[in-house]
Amino acid sequence: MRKGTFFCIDAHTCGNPVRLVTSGHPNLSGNNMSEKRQCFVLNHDWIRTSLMFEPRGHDMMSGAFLYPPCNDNADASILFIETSGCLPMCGHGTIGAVTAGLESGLLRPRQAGLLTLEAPAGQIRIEYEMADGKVQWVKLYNVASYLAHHNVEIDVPELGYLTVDIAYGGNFYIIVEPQNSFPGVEHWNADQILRFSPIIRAKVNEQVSCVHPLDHTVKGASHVLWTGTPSKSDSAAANAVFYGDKAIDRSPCGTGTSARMAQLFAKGKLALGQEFVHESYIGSQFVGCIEQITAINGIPAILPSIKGWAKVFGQNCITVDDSDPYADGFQVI
Ligand code: PYC
Repeated sequence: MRKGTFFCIDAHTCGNPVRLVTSGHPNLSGNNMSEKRQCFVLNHDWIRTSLMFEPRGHDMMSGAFLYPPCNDNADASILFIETSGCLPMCGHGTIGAVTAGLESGLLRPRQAGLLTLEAPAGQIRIEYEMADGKVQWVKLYNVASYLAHHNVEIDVPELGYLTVDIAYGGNFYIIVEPQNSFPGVEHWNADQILRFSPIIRAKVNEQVSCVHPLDHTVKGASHVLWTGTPSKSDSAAANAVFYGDKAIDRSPCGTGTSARMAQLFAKGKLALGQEFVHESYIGSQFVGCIEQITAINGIPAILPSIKGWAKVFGQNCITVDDSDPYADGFQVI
């Protein structure tokens, strides 16, 4: 049965939506957020589709539930819901959910300015600044990120051969840099990104396997990150991230920026401690940094941080009822 009332705080992180659902949480079984994510996907995914898809959401919609922590050393747990599924990690979602959670009083850190959140992909340490009841910025210390495959060649109808890298930053990203068949994201319109991304994603997943070495439930290249020259003089690079079936991230994408920094580090193009200002398709910026160098099962990796801001713009009480033929939501693809 699909039935529920969900209070939500609606916000955006650097332009991309974040819907923090503050009531109607399903009970999730599992010892950690990865197991709880599996439980949600198996038993409660209609909540995601009904709150993210049309008519209650839209192609870009992204949200989160906050849960009590699974470990004593954390303040809360976070479950991401999005049009593309239940992500292991979401950077813009974390910044938006933390901002909405702190401003509404739902998140009560043990120490002002610091939080530890448990995400399905791992523990995330957060720093933030608050003034006059408003969160000014949020900085998250993301999970270990690494280059998974490099120089993968795919043949794309109408484009020709493309050489791409695949990196992990909480999700697996197919990174497309300017080359003969792709002039750079600043030269492409949204229609081109939406048209070619699903083709490239399918081709890459046919050719290579992406499975997280420590959590085999995190698998598959899900996002396509198109790179290019930024429009602002203080940005190091521009990107547009494609996700789900029809979405282009309006924010610079936190997990995408982490994956991009891991790729650049592996190729000797970004150094430990170096700031990396990443620009989104609409020109908004995150500040990334490689905080530490590490390894995952012997694979060289980085520990990245991402700093950005979010704005809360409203509250929403959404009811879902079986009597609505579109209770599960729908997509127009
Ligand atoms: O910020 O990590 C992110 C993200 C993932 C998908 C959309 N945004």
